Amino acid sequence: MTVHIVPAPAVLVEQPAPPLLLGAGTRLLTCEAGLPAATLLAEVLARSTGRALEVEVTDAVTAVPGALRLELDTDLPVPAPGAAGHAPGLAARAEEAYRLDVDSAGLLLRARGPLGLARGVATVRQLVELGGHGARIPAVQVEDAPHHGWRGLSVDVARHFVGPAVLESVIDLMWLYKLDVLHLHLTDDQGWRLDLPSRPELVARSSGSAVDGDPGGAFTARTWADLVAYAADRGVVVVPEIDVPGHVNAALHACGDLVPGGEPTPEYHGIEVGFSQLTAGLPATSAFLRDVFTDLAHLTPGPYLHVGGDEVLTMAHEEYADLVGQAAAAVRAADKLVVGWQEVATTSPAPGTVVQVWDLRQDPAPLAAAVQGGALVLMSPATRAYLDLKYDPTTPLGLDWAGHVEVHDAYDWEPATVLPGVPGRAVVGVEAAVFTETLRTRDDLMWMLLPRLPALAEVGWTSPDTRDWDDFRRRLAWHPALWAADGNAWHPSPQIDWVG
Ligand code: TNX
Repeated sequence: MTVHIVPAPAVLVEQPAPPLLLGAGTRLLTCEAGLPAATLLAEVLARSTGRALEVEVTDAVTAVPGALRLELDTDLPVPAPGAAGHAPGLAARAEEAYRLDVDSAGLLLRARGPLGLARGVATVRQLVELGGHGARIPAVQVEDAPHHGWRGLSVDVARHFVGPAVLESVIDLMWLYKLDVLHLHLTDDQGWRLDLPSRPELVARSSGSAVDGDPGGAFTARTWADLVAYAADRGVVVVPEIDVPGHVNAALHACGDLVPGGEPTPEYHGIEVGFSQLTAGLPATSAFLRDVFTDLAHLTPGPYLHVGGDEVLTMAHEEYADLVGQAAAAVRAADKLVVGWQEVATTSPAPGTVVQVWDLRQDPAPLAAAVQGGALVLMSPATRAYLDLKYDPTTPLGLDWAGHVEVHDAYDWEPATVLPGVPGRAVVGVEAAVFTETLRTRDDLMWMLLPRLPALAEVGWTSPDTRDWDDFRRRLAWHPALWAADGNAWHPSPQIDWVG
């Protein structure tokens, strides 16, 4: 039997012993707090074995021959220290740690809390093997905990809208690879994708379209809450972004009072960036910023809101800093923490602001100064982490403004050591991003995520002391079976010797 877990666990021991066989009588036992993770496990097994397992909730989870047991252990040891940086508001490393012991006598998964159990079940999902005689799980011991705390994926639903069903598939994939933050880019020039109670005109007037005049769409408060809950069940926190003060044509199209002269702008279906902007001197602008971020905070259980702040090419710096400052103040007044794209580093951001680096060509000095002032850094350099960039010149989808990103590019770097002048303790983690100028369908999206998302997931989860490209290639080669089981399209990169 071969074990090929991605991301690689901190400690993995493969026992030369018979596997655990899953049969009609296999029982699944857990305590009350383990119910969400056990339910995930039951779903996973039902999908891969065709057999539904009933979760038995009991106060005393005792050993039963051949059973699967999920237990809480508040003293569970946590393997070796992780990265120095930590994002306040996200789970501590120990909460994501788990230990898994499997042999022919049973499976025992332990964690300090529900989140660690959810991570461990993702490992079990990758271990289940289907053979002629039913499902089995190899005899292993795993001790595991993440290296970086923020392991994100940003999805642009503004350029093209994908609805809850597609995003649930994306969340399933994030869960499988132990990612913990789904950042949704909800607004841009081409569309506004979340209904806000104080500004119904935004969705009413600016959600119907997309790039190339393709159909649009938007979340209602209800479909949004359901998505956020679906993510939470899988250990994924949603960080919503309303991009200001640039990338705002959808707002200017819906609200004429945000435009000098008062005339709403036309819909925009192209893919240029940097041309639209809010105007600090207009009376409506401050109320708009306060209202949209206050509403967004009410709709968001997670600790972070993203204010955008990228690529405003038409504005003097003073006005830019003023508007970013107003957005950040509205976020803080609503008791949330602020994330902004790299450019917000030029605005003397408040301590604790998370600055998301995307373009390594920009002057590093403002970033170093912001970090000196207490800002934190999230690493999404386009040359490594932008999964809307083409794999190579033959890739039919995607952009190439920062070159091409093959699997090896996505894998072979360490977020904490990329930036000169930024100490590792300021780096909270890594986030992949997929912008959707050229991506319309679920298949388009999955084809760009797979196989690069698992590479970035390992950059986030696995210690750089353990990571190894050749070893990763060998493990990843087995994963198309998992993707196929979920109906996901994927790109057969020539850098991997795919199995089968
Ligand atoms: C840069 S990332 C952008 C986006 C584009 C993306 C395409 C960022 C902060 N701005 O507006 O969609 O490149 O790769």
